[in-house]
Amino acid sequence: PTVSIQDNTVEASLPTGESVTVHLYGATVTSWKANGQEQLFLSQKAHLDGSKPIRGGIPVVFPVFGPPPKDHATSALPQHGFARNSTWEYLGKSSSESADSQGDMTVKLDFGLSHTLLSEEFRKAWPYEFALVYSVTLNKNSLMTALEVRNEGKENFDFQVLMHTYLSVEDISAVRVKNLESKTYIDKTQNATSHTEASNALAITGETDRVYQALDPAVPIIVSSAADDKPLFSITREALTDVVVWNPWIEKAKGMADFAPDEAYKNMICVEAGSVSGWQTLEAGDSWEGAQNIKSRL
Ligand code: TA6
Repeated sequence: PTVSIQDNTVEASLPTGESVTVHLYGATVTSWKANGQEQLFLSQKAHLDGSKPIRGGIPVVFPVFGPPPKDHATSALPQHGFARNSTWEYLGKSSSESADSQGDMTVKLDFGLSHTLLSEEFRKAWPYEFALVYSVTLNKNSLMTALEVRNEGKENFDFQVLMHTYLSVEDISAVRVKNLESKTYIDKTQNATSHTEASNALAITGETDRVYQALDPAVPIIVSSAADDKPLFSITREALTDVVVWNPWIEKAKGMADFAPDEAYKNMICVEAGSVSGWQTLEAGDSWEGAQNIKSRL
């Protein structure tokens, strides 16, 4: 594997042609190439200069998902917290022959963010002594992102975490999301009311913003082709029991200045692994880890 470092991005590639690019801003994966093609959606007007969270790829959401609640330790933070709009540091790489028989290579990139690296504004807003280690592991046909959260202070803190993955699809009307049937979800397009998923192949036919809850992490969420039911992506998780399915659709796509072109809602679907229903409490001195593993075009 090779790893190259530009001023604010780290790129790793495998001899078999796969590659991944990570921006130090937000430790945001902005590109994942496999089977010779880009797997992630990145808006043509995504800000890559640190002026605004990157619209696309895999933003890291921590310590709060969505607009922070009132009268809470996270109340003074921006939507989706500070991790995706802070500059992380590159901690290094490790590569290995993976276990599988083909001897396919694996390369892992590690990134860190701690309270000492945080801006004064964010540190004041959320004054806990935390440390995050985010690792991005590239295999021949999969990408894994894992976040370790450490509490290095003397006070417990509550957090939410989510990997806000923008998957690239050719045509949103030709995909289905599977393995959500009979699961409970909060529908944020219907005043956050609770519903039960009736479909075993969810079609996206309008603005969709749903938090599916308490999903067995080992059961893959599959984005499949409507035409032949072939899986395009399969996402398994560790410790992340919620999955958000989001597509802004026409009006919301037009309404986001950094979402371009407007019609690009047809070429993306967010399937986001997280722990966002309620709060994880991390005790002083403890650590927690969560991960997603995305297999592509199997
Ligand atoms: O993950 C879905 C969501 O929470 C939507 O409600 C929408 O707000 C989206 O995230 C994007 O949020 P952002 O702050 O990146 O514009």
